[in-house]
Amino acid sequence: MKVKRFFAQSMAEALRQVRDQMGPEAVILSNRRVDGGVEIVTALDYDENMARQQLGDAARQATNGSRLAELQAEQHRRLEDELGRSRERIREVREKRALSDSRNNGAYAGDIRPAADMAGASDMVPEETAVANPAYSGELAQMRAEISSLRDLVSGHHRGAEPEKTAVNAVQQRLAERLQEFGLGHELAGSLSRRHRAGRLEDGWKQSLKMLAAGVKTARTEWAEEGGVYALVGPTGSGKTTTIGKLAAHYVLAHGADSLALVTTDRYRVAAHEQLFVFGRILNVPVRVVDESHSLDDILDELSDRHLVLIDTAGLTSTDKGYEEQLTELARSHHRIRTHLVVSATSQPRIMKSVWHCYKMANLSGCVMTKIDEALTLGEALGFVMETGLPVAYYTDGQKIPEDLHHAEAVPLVRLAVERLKKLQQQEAVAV
Ligand SMILES: Nc1nc2c(ncn2[C@@H]2O[C@H](COP(=O)(O)OP(=O)(O)OP(=O)(O)O)[C@@H](O)[C@H]2O)c(=O)[nH]1
Ligand SMILES: [Mg+2]
Repeated sequence: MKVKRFFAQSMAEALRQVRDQMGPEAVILSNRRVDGGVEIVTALDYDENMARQQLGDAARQATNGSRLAELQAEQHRRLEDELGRSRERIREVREKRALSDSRNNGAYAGDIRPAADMAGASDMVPEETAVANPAYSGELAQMRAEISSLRDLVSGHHRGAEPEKTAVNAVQQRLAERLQEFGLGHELAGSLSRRHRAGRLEDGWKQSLKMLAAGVKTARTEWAEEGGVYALVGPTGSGKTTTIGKLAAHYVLAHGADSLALVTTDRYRVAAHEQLFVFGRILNVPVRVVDESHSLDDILDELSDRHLVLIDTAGLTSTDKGYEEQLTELARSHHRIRTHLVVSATSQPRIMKSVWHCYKMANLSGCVMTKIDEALTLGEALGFVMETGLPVAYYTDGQKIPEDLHHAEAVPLVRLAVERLKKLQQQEAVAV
């Protein structure tokens, strides 16, 4: 990026200078009245991300582009003033030296150009000058380094930093922040953003969403079509029984009640199966309970003529009595049971992960994401399914039976998550 300051008596004249010297692509960073006229600071190849990077802390307060440009113009002015002072100091040192040389030798030092000539290239001090006058060599070398670094700063080329790389890093940083705002964890957001190696923030955002959609697995067919035995496991209150009610109601509405059965393995809690029995009565579907006298396999043998069997389980934690027994009977059954983890989208990512560790032993085939309606952002849930590789069979977004149940598809889910983020940002904007 090339930054240049223009001064003229009128704005029209200043703008003409800008057009003549910088061309039509120049961006005006700031303009202001100064003694005797107007001053304009302009930039060519202006890159907002790089400007933010260079301004550091100050850029954080600049929420819009014009404030950022003003800050950068101010910084440029400060650096140019500093550069002017350094040139002045170097001129003084040289004059002093020339005076002392002429006193000593009675001659003017021919290798030193007059101060006026130094304006543009004051760092080009010939080596022999410093060597011939050791008294000044330290001071001159120090000033030469200082002036050279100031010039780098003014022109935006920090020594050691590659501007293109800096700009890419800044875009990646902002992309990672946006992905975290979306609800993804720090690591996943970082790894997605690092894959964006060139282009604007918006391109990186779209690319990350595509990668996310590609990384979220979903079940190809609906359970009602495929048929078989499906069990729902998961922590208490995650929505297992309600989801079974929704699935059963959908099934009965489409195919009737004859080929469906409900089973519960919850014999651990008082009146635990009441809710399931209510669904059974309303839908006219049989409900069977696994207990000491009826094993899961015996019940499934009896129900082998049913097209679809849905198994509800007790939401137990690893310290509860019956936790291991319940999961083992699912995992060891001689029937093919497709066990799905029911996870609430409102859970903290760490809790989702620990729930997954808890229920892995049941040989999970996939998951059902519940309470999507209550989650502020959905990136947490998407990150969870991406990281665990669990295919999402269904998601639920409310308590209404059967309406609030949906077969999951990756792209609409990611789209839903984007809409949720937008809504959140709008709410936050109104609140400010
Ligand atoms: N907002 C909302 N509430 C839901 C959703 N799914 C379930 N719920 C509610 O969550 C609460 C718990 O649901 P249950 O189905 O009883 O949960 P569970 O997993 O069977 O719980 P346990 O039987 O204790 O293991 C109920 O009040 C449901 O109405 C959903 O998608 N959105
Ligand atoms: Mg339940």
